[in-house]
Amino acid sequence: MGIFARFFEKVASLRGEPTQEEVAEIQATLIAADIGPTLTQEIINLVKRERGDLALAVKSELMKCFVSNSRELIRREPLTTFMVVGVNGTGKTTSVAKIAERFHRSGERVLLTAADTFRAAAIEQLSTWADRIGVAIHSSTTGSDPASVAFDGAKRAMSEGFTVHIIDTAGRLHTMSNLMSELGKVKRVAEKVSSVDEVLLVLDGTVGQNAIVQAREFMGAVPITGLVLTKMDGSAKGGALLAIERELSIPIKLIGTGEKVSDLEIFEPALFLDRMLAS
Ligand SMILES: Nc1nc2c(ncn2[C@@H]2O[C@H](COP(=O)(O)OP(=O)(O)OP(=O)(O)O)[C@@H](O)[C@H]2O)c(=O)[nH]1
Ligand SMILES: [Mg+2]
Repeated sequence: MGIFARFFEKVASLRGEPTQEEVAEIQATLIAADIGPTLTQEIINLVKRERGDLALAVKSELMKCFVSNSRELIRREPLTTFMVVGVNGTGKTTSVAKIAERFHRSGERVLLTAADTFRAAAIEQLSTWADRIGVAIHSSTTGSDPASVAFDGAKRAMSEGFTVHIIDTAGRLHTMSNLMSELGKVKRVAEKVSSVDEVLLVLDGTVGQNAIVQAREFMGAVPITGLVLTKMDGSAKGGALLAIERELSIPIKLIGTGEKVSDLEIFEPALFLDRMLAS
C-alpha cells in the first residue's frame, strides 16, 4: 500500500478529534512520504480542522506547492541555450542526452557542448550520447577551461545555424565555493555570444530533502530557471518533489524515470498528485 493510502486509511478510522497519539501516528506516515516537516504540519492541521472531504482538501493543499503551470522548456529564436548544472552523479549528462533527443525528434538542430572538462571520461560519455542520438557535439580536451569551451560552443552554435545549444557542466559539490563561482563564469562567458535562456538544475530525486540544501547553494551561484528531478523510477520518495518546489519556488520541469534516452517526462503536477494520492 502506498504511503498516502495508509495516511487516508488512518484518517478514515478516526472518531472525532484525533488524540495526541493518533496525531503522532499520522505525522510518522507523512514524514515517511518525505514531504518535509512544514507540509506535514500543514496536513496535520488540515486533519484537525477539516470537516468535509479530507482527500479533496489534502489534494488542494498539496497543489498549492506548485509555483507555476508552465513546465515547457523555453524556446527562443533563432537559438535557445540551456546550461545543465548539479552535484556529482545526479544525472546531468544523461538528462542532457534526453533533452537533446527530444528536441532532435521535433526537428531542431541540436549542438551539445562538453563543458565538463574535469572528469576524465566525461567528454567521451557525452560524445557517445551525441552519436547515438545523431546530434552534433563541441568539445575540447580534459583539463581545459570550461568557460572557454562553452564560449567556443556558443560561437559554433551561432555560426553554424544550430537552434538548440545544450551545455553540460561538471558535477560539483555545492559546498565548494570556488567550483560554484565557476558556474557563474561559464554562464557569463557563454553569454558574450548568446544569452543562456535556461539554467536547469539536476537533482537526484532519491536524496529527498537533501536536494533542497544543494539547490539553495546552486541558486546562489547561477539563476536557476527550472529543475530536473532524476531517478524517479522506483523511488518511493515522490513526496520530496512537493517540498522541493514549494521551498525553492522554482518549477520542476522534467522528471527522469530511467537510464534510457526516452525516460524523460514533462512534469505534470495534477497528474502526479492523482497518482501519488491513489497509490
Ligand atoms: N534510474 C535512473 N538512473 C539515472 C537517471 N538519470 C541518470 N541515471 C544514472 O545515473 C548515473 C549518473 O548519470 P550521469 O548522467 O553520468 O550523471 P552526471 O550528473 O552527469 O554525473 P557527473 O558528470 O559525474 O557529475 C548513470 O548511471 C545514469 O544512467 C534516471 O532518471 N533514472
Ligand atoms: Mg556528467
